[in-house]
Amino acid sequence: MGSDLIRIYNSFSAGGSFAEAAPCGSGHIHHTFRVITAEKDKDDYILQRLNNNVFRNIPELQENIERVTEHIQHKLRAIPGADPKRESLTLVRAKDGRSWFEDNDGTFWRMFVFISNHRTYDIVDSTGKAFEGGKAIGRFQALLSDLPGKPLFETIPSFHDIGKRLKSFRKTLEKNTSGRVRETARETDSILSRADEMMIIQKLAGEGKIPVRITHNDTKINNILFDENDRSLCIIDLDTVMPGYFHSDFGDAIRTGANEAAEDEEDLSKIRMNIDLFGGYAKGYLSETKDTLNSVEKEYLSFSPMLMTYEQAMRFLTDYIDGDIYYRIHHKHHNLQRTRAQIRLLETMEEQFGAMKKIIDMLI
Ligand code: ADP
Ligand code: GN1
Ligand code: MG
Repeated sequence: MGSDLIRIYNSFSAGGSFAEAAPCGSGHIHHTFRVITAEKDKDDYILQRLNNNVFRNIPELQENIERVTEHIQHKLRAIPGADPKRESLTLVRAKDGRSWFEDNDGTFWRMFVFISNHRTYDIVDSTGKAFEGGKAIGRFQALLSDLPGKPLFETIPSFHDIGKRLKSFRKTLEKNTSGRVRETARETDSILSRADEMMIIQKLAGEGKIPVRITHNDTKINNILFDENDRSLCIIDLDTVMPGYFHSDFGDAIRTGANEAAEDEEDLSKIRMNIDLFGGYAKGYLSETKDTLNSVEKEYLSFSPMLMTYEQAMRFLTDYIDGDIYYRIHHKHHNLQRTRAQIRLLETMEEQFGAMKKIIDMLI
């Protein structure tokens, strides 16, 4: 891999020479490396081998990212004190001018400028960071609200379409490819018994009460870079930026950033949605979006963490029964462990639904 990485690095118009590379981050989808350059005054880079099983059309995916990053940088340049190179991803083009590189073996690669001195978190431990996370997501949505031109490509069709996800979950149960249906009866029941109530946002959208906007769609906490003072710096992982509902972004941020334990925690007694972290997120998020959200969007903000946690539990369980074909796993039962952790998290949200509602009502 070492010499291959050098060759791939050299296929891009980067600004320094390759010194070393190391795997980076804890994402479940791509293979990400940090490339350190030999020269002290040159940027380092992020080199990613893209998962083209998950993202089927890389040119469309990359066109979205080009448009989104250029638009954000353009807007940041007009804001006094903003630093576009640290507050937005910067793509580095391949030597043929494209924003990706296709290798002889059909693998796809892309490169970003490495944003130095950042911090990332898988678990949030203070309301200050939660506030910053919420604010970053609200600001990101606001920056993209006036993206000109045609709609963005749907890089993964029906990504947060809960109705379609339920349909494909039912198919997965029927096919039982891995033979794991019997051992997951309890988890399956948790999913199917909540199916009707989880359709509400989609139903309201169908009635025109919740608008389609440009959203990030993968706002998990480790997709936000923080600076040395734990101020939110930059939103990354822009692969799923496309038309969607605000609820997906707020809900997924709470799912990952207000959980006291890891997304895949084995000891279920450690898992709990922390209401103070929820409050921090909500305050930060609404400080940026309060004037944009309509009344129905506001009303269902407190429901959205449950929807996104439910969806995630179903997605992990689907993948477990399909035989682990989507998410990178680190051991045999990882997707089941993730499912159980998400179902437990969902239960702790259901217990605190009234408290979440009260906080949102106070803030709007
Ligand atoms: P995945 O889709 O697999 O989650 P990401 O795009 O989120 O991939 O990248 C994985 C990790 O790489 C991030 O969590 C972050 O630590 C790091 N990373 C990605 N882009 C940058 C960047 N431009 N600067 C610094 N670190 C980055
Ligand atoms: C994946 O790429 P990453 O690890 O940030 C997934 C998200 C899930 C998340 C669960 C394209 O996100 O949708 O919510 O794992 N991304 C894709 O941890 O499916
Ligand atoms: Mg990521």
